[in-house]
Amino acid sequence: MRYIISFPLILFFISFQHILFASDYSHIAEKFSPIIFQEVDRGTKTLAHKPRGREDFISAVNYDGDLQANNNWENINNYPLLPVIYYSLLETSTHYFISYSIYHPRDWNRYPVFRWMKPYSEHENDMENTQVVVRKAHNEQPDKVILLLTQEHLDSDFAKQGQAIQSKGEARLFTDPILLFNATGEIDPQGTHAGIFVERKGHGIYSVNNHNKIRYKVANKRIQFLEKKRDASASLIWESFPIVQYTPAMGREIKEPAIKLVSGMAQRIENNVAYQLQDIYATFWTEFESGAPYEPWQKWKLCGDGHIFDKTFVYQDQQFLIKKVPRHFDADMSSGPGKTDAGISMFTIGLCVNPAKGDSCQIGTFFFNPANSYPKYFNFSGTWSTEYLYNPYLNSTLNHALQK
Ligand SMILES: [Ca+2]
Ligand SMILES: [Ca+2]
Ligand SMILES: [Ca+2]
Repeated sequence: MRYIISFPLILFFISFQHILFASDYSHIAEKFSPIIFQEVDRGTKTLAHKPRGREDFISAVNYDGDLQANNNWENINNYPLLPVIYYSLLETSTHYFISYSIYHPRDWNRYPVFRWMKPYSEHENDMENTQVVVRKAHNEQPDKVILLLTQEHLDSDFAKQGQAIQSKGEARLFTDPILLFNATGEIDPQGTHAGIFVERKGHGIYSVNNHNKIRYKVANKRIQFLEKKRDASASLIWESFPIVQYTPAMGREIKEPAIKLVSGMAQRIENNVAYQLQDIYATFWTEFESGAPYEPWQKWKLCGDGHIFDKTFVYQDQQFLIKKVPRHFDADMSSGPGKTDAGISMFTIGLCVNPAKGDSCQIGTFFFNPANSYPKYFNFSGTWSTEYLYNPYLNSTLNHALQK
């Protein structure tokens, strides 16, 4: 199966300092792309259900060949799940900010015991996001990943590496540094790829080195055993499941993982399964711009019943006014009681995605305007530019803040 890639031929950007083309940015995005440890289900002996690990494989949003998301739960057994990760890269003179978004057709996080007493969270279409902040080369120091944001459902967690970063107020920082890898998935302190863990079922993302939630063993530079602390448990219970280690394709063909899922088997790790990167701006945003909705009653292209996304939010700060940004994926009732449009879009990345927490966690802040948003929550040592060399969303025709 082929999926749609609609890169602009050339992305013109001219600054006083340099000229970069879209292909250069794709190489930068690949250089700092995450090494993903995807936990996959192997069934359980006690509940006697078959392994559902294939529902934990990463895929493209249009893995079934159409631009309709409300059939993505139903189509999962009819198409290969080819690994695609979506990225968005912004640049200032001092930093890169690169969002990476991970999609699964199903969130199948049901509560097997007493589920009638708890929220039933299963739903069609599931995206969770992660972002790295890279300090660009300076003073003979190479480019370096300094901060890792990982989204687990409604919250974002942070890990840092090699630079003094202090948290302000409610933002949290792990003391455990980011674990770095080379492009083939070997642990490498000089590597440029942050290690992340994606849980099975609900697909929340954690830094691999988040010792509060994850523990692992290493041999020959590779993680050989990996387990996660079970959520919402009165006692500490660690569970291990098969793992697919996804790594950037670097030109390799992408295929569905070949790992065998057998009920009750010991942990297996399938290393170095290639994923391909797709640019969020070129794939989605240019389509939105071509539809150019402005008034709230006008439809976004790709958004609404029968399309990819549904429901929107307003993104506004001192530099932005985008009246309609896709917030969820379009879904229908076949994916769980009461669940229709669900999943969190790539555009929501912020301190958290829980509106109940108020203005301090406005969604979208780190996706659209990280250079101005991170300093609200963190103090960074060294120089920090708030002027973008590249931010296509700032200059988008959909940003009405610049058109007053
Ligand atoms: Ca579809
Ligand atoms: Ca459906
Ligand atoms: Ca809908």
